[in-house]
Amino acid sequence: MSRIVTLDEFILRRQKDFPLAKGELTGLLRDIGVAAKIVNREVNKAGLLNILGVADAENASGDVVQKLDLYANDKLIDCLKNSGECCGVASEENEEFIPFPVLESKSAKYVVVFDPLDGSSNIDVNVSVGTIFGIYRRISDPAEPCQLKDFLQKGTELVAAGYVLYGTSTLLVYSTGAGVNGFTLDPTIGEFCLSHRSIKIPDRGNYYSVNQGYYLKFDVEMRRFIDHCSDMNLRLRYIGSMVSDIHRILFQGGIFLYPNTRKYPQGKLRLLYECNPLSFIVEQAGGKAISCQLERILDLEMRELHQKATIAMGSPAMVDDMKAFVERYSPPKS
Ligand code: P6P
Repeated sequence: MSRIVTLDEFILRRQKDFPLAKGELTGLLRDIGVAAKIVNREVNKAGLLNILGVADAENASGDVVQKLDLYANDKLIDCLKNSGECCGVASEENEEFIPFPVLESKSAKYVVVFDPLDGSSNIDVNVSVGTIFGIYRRISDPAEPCQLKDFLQKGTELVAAGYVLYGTSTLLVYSTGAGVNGFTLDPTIGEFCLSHRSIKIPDRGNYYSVNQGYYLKFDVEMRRFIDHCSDMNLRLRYIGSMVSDIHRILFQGGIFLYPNTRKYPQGKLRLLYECNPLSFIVEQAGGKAISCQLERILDLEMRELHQKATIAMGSPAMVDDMKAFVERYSPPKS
């Protein structure tokens, strides 16, 4: 049996790869790991506590907020506020970003963006949900509280990104730009242990992932590509939890699509704390992530915190196929 490598040990070992690193990012990643364990504890017993159901609130994107969303949000904010390495956060659950008070002469270098519990509409039916996070280096004056511009950075500026999947087991998958690794929580020792080293996405896969219910509301070129996926006998898998759908695609290959519709002309998924962090991971695993207008997701300009984007991501050859269909069947630009 190979030796257990915990998340903490792995992060510390990788820190040695960055001679200029002074441990701030290491500390921040470890704090996110702690928050994930706390959220996991509650997610796994949500059915036993009065934290199921709806919290009678809507978030910045108009989504109905579940109680567990708010719990996860609070725990992530608490862990990051006390880490000393983070000067502020932006969350799906908060309209504005949250600057943290400068701890004793500690000018924190990073800001963190997150969706505390993505796919939370699945909670009440015991379907897997996830946390998505991204870490940026702050660009504002380190002597002052963080500013909006620290968060409105392109995905290419991400220092690290990852997700936690609360499923049949709890996995934390992250990258600092040198490949993607996965850690499974061992509840008997309370540690995330290295379980998926150097994850590489297959060039193609047998799955496509889209909300088929919106088919008639997609643009013609997207409908043609979805027809092609069906003609190729690909299997449709769509969980309604982006983390779960992307996690499957990372390991089995495939393509995930959330195109524009009449209801969501800019797309539904949020660029800052859904599309960018997961696109960073997919690209680091050898995949591709583009908008349905064929722009690389990580290159998209950030204009506002809860900005939406269309997205197609996953196996590189399948994203290339989708690109070819859009180029071939898009109506000529007037
Ligand atoms: P729809 C969950 O609310 C989410 O943000 C993603 O996790 C998921 O992929 C998508 O929305 C599901 O949206 O419109 O298909 O229900």
